[in-house]
Amino acid sequence: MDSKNSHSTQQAGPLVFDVPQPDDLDEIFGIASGAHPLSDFEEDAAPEALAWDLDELWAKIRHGLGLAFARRPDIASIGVDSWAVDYALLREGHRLGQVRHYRDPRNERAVEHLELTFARSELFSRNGLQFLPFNTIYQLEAERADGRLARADTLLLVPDYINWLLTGVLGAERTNASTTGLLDARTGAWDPELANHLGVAGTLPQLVEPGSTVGTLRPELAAEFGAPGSVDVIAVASHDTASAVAAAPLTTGHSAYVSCGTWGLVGVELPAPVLTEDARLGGFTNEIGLDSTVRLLKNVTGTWLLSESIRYWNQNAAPDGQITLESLLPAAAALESPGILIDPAAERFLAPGDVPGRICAAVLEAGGTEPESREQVLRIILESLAASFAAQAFSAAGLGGFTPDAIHLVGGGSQSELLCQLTADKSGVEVVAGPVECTALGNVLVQLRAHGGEDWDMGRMRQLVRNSVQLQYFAPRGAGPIA
Ligand code: LFR
Repeated sequence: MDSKNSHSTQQAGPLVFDVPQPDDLDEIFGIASGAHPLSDFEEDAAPEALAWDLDELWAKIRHGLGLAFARRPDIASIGVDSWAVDYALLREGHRLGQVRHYRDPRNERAVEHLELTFARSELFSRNGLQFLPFNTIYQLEAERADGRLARADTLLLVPDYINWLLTGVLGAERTNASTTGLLDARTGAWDPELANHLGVAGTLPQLVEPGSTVGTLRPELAAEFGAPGSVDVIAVASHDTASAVAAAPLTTGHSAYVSCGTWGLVGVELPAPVLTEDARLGGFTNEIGLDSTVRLLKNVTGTWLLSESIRYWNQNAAPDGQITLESLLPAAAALESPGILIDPAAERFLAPGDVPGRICAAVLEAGGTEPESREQVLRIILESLAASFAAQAFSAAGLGGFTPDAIHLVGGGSQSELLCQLTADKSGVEVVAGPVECTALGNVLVQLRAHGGEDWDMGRMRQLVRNSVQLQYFAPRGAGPIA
């Protein structure tokens, strides 16, 4: 955020944002790497255990902030958002080991242990979350078997941990806290019974609201970045999906959204959680959004299936046989629609590895013929994602008591015209694509609001996004809405 509003252009006409281009962001922050074998860091780690390299991430954040301040010394604040559910454990101001990755197989084993005490249906009625084996509560159940948890005095989700590194102040931002499974869906407070059972009752920091000030950038970091004055760190909607939906330029209160990156988060925005058996059996989650809204949504695998397939093919190819997604997509788009779809949300696609092989197996099991080329695999993924986005958008809206009037596709996946068009075709409603960097916009808008006074409701934030970004519209081709 810059302090003098010079990055947003206040003219006679509508207020417009100077939206950072994806390339700009890459240049500043570089590409953060994903899952590492835990054994890269800890000698006695199980071979299949996965972790994030938070030290590398922190080094990149510092590098990026240095570049950002060099360009704009008038930056007034910083806001941090990230993926959800994963956490750092601290003892006396030091991190204990690495942050485990939510794709770590230990979580699956923990599910049945936790369910000995808390049945899945009871958990849903307490926390309103979709069952996902990587929710923080399952990770903590696995962690209980490890001595590390007993030694910890503080648990911080990833953005809260970065905020602490930046300011020295501890807190638990509410939108991200709502993904842990430890928040009571009715009271919005930490659930003491679950926290006690999981051994984290004394380690959970106080909840803080998005828009509040976490603290001031530590002086030694301000000096490192070349910041001329005091810089605030603002708690934004620190769950990336919460930031993305806050900035999604929804057409009406009855519009559905898909925040499509690694994950496809498909849902609607509601004033209150839906804790019915239908919602639970449908696999829906109630996550807290900006201004106490509820994101009733379903986690469906997103572009992970594409990126992991490409990674797998490249890993197993000669150095001169490396391919990119961009090089294969035109041929995939030109193919006939496949007769068979896969369920992108199936647990078999969660772990890294031979995703194309698992897709072929799923197609054969469904009675289809094995895809013969990489382009066919990609086409099956895109058709399956679109079908799943369309179906889940209608289910979410149905649980909210309406039919969707449009589907907004935001995030990296909105750059694929084929995915947008197929989603429109399969849903029978218009797909509005963009912004690509919706999470970054949601982050910066909450900071803008924190600086700018009272009258920035979400409607006004979304209007600013509409004024600033070139959206693309995809009308459905062919038959009407899905049943
Ligand atoms: C999206 C996301 C999802 C969460 C998954 C894992 O990036 O934050 O909302 O379920 O990542 O944290």
